[in-house]
Amino acid sequence: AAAVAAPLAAQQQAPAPAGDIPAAFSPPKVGYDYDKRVVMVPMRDGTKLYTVIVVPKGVKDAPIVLTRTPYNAAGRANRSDSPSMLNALPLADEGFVKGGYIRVYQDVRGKYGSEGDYVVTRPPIGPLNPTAVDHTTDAWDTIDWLVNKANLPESNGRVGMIGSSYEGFTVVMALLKPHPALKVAAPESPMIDGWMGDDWYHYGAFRLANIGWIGSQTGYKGAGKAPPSGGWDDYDNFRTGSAGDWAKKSGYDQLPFWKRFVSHPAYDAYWQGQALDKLLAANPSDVPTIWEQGLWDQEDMYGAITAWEALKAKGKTGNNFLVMGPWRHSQVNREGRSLGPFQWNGDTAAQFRDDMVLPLFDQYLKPGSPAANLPVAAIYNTGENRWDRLSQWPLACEAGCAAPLTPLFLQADGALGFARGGQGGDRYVSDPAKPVPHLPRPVNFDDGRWGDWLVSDQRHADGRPDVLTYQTAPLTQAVRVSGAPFANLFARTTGTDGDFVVKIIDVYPAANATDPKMGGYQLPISLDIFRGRYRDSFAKPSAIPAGRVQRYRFRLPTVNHVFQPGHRIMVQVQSSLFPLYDRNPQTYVPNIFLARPQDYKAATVTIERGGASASAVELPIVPVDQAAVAASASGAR
Ligand code: PG9
Repeated sequence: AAAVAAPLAAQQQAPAPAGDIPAAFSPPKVGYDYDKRVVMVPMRDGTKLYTVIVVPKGVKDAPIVLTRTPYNAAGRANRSDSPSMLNALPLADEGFVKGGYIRVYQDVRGKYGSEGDYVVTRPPIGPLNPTAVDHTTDAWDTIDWLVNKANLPESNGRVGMIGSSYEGFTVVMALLKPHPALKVAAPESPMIDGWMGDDWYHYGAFRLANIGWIGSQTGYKGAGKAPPSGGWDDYDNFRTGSAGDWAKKSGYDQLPFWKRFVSHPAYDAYWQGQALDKLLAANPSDVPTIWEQGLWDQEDMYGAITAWEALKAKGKTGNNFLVMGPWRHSQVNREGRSLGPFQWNGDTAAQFRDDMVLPLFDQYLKPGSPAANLPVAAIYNTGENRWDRLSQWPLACEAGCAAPLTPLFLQADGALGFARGGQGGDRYVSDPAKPVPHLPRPVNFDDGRWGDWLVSDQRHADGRPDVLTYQTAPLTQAVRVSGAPFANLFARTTGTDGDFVVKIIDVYPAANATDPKMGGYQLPISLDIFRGRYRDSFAKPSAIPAGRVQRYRFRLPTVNHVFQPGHRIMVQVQSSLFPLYDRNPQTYVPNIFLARPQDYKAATVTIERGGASASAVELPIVPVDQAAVAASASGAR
């Protein structure tokens, strides 16, 4: 009885156990080589921004690298909970960690841990932003706080900013009025102009691939999810109406950014006022800056090169560097040995981080460091698989380059050559009910192909009746292209609106002994879409006069490629690229987001080949041994 009684008595005295989970569990931070601090840094309007500061243990007079992100600073600063800073921070920070840098990540205003109102890529203070704060002032205030020894005694008072995409956008915003302690910057595939060629549109064609981001990013302060889009095949999910119809079904009428977005379909003052290349050119930065983007950057392939060119045009050449590597979007922060089936000469992303970014940051953030000696432009040569370190870029262009652009004309019977194409034209029926897929179906934006879709084999489109294909004979000698090609189309359509997609493709020899499945591979090296209503003006669209030849001339993404002997140069022309881009109803309506089902009509398109209307692609062809190419000095990794 006693034995029985005691435990019972004990139970009656002690409070019931609260289970196995204590009120708080904080494992001791033993053996950590860094200190992680979270500080709510005050901005000039009193708003406090959630800022993660990772300080190597025992460091003194350390430089600071800052990233301002809409994608959760706490997560960005935490690859793992490791006691080693090298493993705790992202792969892309390894050079900074080894170099004894202090690493700072900050949530932008209104997202995740930061106070304040979130505005998508908040425009600079002015007509588009009537408040007293923007990413320029928030960067300034943050840097001012960080270099104050009372706040961060371990720093040497020198700050660099780095970031990709949206995080690159916040770097560029800081450059509009840089804090004196901001000594160097690395905008990586930054969004510079969301309408012209970055995330939202390309030459006015809306990028459906990003519509989910609007829901996940602006529907929630913290992490969010895109609304469900239906079945697995996004080709079907978005083919039942306009992008506006899908948005309405998904509750986007509740999202202020979407409502603003829909009310500015053309390149009006709303978009022009945010074009960061123009804003930078109006107030060119003296901060040494290394601009980066991927040659197959499927999200922001307009921004870095455009901003770099804008600063170059203002005479900013000494500290304005361009790097374009064989990468997809943001791949510079990951491993860069390959893209799709293509293998490069070592880990090109590590070469960028360790041989280009780090030496430049050391030079300006660690007094006494050697000069980085970066070339004006380091552009990966995707046809000879090596870095070209160039003293001038581009090597061929419309005017002012070592070489002009060379027209390659669309010719009869699908030929492509330097002679004008001869009278006549080639026609196809473009049917919005059966748009040309940008990838073999089923296409789901999250099926894992988004990252490297720009190097996907274009044979899935070649041979379709609504895709025109032109190609040279197999080349007998190498052809090098180094700069930005242009599409120069003359076309008629029975519709009153329409899109034009032009692809420049490297066709591999039919037989490939070392890798048979690469035989005949059609590798796009440059492709883009142009919405025909903007042929005369991006700000003032106009209906296409049905049946009358119109000219569509637009710049294509930059290349640095060599078509090897035995390869062919191919051009494909089509009028949709779906579901990546929304369908053009091909009937002129004021706002395609509001197009009605009956507006979507098939149209017969004729691409003219003859006389004054000789359609062509203008290639930046240069002699393969172009003198401007300095010896490439990269080592394989
Ligand atoms: N490309 C993404 C983005 C940038 C800016 C606005 C919206 C999306 C990104 O990777 O951040």
